[in-house]
Amino acid sequence: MEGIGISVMEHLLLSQRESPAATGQFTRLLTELIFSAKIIAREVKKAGLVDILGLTGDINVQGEQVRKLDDFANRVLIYRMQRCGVLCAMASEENADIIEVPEDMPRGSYLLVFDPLDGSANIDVNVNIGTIFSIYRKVSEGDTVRLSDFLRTGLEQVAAGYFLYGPSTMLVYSTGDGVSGFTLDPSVGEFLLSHPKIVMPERGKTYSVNEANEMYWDERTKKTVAFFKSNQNERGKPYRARYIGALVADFHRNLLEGGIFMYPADKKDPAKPRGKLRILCEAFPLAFLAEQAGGAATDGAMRILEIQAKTLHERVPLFIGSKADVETATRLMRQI
Ligand code: P6P
Repeated sequence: MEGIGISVMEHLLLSQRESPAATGQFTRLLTELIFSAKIIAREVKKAGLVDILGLTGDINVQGEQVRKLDDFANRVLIYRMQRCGVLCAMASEENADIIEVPEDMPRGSYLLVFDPLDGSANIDVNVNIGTIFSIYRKVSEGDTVRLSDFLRTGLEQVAAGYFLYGPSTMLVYSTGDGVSGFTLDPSVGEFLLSHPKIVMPERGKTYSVNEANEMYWDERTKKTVAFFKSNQNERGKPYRARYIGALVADFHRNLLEGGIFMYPADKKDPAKPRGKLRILCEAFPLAFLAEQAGGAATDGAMRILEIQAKTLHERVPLFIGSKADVETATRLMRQI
């Protein structure tokens, strides 16, 4: 029937029937994530109108100024996800340590990692931002949650996805059986299936990198980025440059249209020799989605999903997007 789409709940229940991995617990978890995102989207839409814009004056664990909206998003996610009855602990990009579900609340056996508002510097200029999430099962024995429960490889994720707050609000996620995209219909408050079974084009026409960091790159990185800007590459002409300043938005464009996003290691900040992006709340979930959509993700040497995280806020260089583009970049980055 015209005008009636498939809701994310219908899609979840269908996939729950087909894939035993998608248990009712995951459905409950995603339902609560969706509710949190609708609350965040409501505030994002009116960010310019109320005094939620700007800075709280706090500094987060990354040493970054915390903006009111990403502090709000962080608090909404922690509050709601602690009450979903499916988690035993969470880790947020904004919090130094893991956040356990209090004993007096219903607990489950899943772990949630999230970046509450990726690209938050874009808030003040009304440009796309997003929430990235990643889900694991607890593996350690007993009820006590350990830091080691979060220090996994990306291959151990049971699901990953993101909400994108832009001209429309979207949900893109995978439980390991392909990638689906949903668009929020604000008139009914439902996410409707708009991008079933997303497949990333084998090779794109776009590259994304912050060229202002060039003076901090090593020679291999300079040559790799220059290759995409030359007519020596497999396309025989330069790729277009696109850089939104929010990884989740640059990734989303490449997911739909193909292309490569690069955030290489640089010498800009001695405290961050492996670059700026976080492995647990950025690289792992987006690498999971990239591979589920036929794309790829490496750190310039190895497959992102095979990396073993050693610390909660570990950073990693990221080359992610169309399979052929990532293979080209990784081949060049491996050359001595
Ligand atoms: P730069 C946002 O802070 C973020 O983590 C990613 O979303 C984004 O791609 C990157 O940093 C932008 O960093 O150094 O280019 O401003």
